[in-house]
Amino acid sequence: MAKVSFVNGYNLPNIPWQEKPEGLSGAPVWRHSENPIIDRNPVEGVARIFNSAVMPYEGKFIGVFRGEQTDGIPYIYLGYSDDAIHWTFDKDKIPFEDENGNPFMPRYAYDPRLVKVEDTYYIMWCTDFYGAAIGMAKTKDFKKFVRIENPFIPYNRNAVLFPRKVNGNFLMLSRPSDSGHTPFGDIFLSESPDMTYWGKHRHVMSQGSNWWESVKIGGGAAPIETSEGWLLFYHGVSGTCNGFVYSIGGAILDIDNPSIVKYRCKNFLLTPEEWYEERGFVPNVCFPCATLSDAATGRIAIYYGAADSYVGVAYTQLEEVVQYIKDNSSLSDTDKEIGIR
Ligand code: BMA
Repeated sequence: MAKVSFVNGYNLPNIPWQEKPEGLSGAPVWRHSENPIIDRNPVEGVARIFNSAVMPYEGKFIGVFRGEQTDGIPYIYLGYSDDAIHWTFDKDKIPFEDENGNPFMPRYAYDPRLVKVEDTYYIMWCTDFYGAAIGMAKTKDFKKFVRIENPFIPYNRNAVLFPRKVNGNFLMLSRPSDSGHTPFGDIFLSESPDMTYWGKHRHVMSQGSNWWESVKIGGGAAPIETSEGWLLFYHGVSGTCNGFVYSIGGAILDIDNPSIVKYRCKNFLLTPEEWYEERGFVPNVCFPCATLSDAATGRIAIYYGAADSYVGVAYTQLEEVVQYIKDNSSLSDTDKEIGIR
């Protein structure tokens, strides 16, 4: 096999890392031995932090964290770390403002993703827009956070921006939903020339025929550009007699036309197995929201929410995970389509 490499990748010599455990079976994805990395009650007024996204910043790390307040309402908090494992958090929520500098706080905000495109960091989250929908804001310095137009009408969740424009447009994955717990859901792709007007909507992937992702799927971490295509870690949900189970899946999308799925792993990459994934506010949830990667070594650290209570880190290696996804790929007809009808 030709060597798989990151495209437009960056070197991150201080990426958190642990070697693959001997005898690991199944997918080449393994957990950080000190998981969960964030305990309960991490900051005054916040009971749990989970489903959060991190980024390298000025030689250290920064992140946007879903903090469930002690009144049960989720908001987004900024966090800081020297090593991407030990985090401290601002006590106050991220102070979103409108274009004129006036406070413009969402009624609630959860499952944030953080993606840098060119010189700007974008945060997207699930917001109340007369029902569950996508909220967005931008920052250049992690001090001033300006809201931008909600990209889609309700109901929608799990928006994930691509880290660069493709064919001149911003690209974003999202998962149309209902305003409740959504017993369905496919991933779609939308384009925008200006981050205000979104269109050219395309279907990317439907919930899978494999049982671990048979109820719904949703974008997870920002797609990673590789020589094989966009590597996407997403979540897939299984419906059991005892509720939903969230696992992490992997797919590779076409570079120039990411509504086409080139490979889609029929097996989950990570499924709830450890106590912090199986036990918590919502049991049996592994919910990926971000990755860090190091171009020099191919190392990838996946950040995922666990049981709606904790943050976990899992590791993989670019070449190994791409090979596993390819070796176990199974595509449906709708995966292979451009996705317009
Ligand atoms: C989804 C979202 C996620 C959550 C998951 C499991 O609908 O609300 O934030 O992790 O359910 O509860």
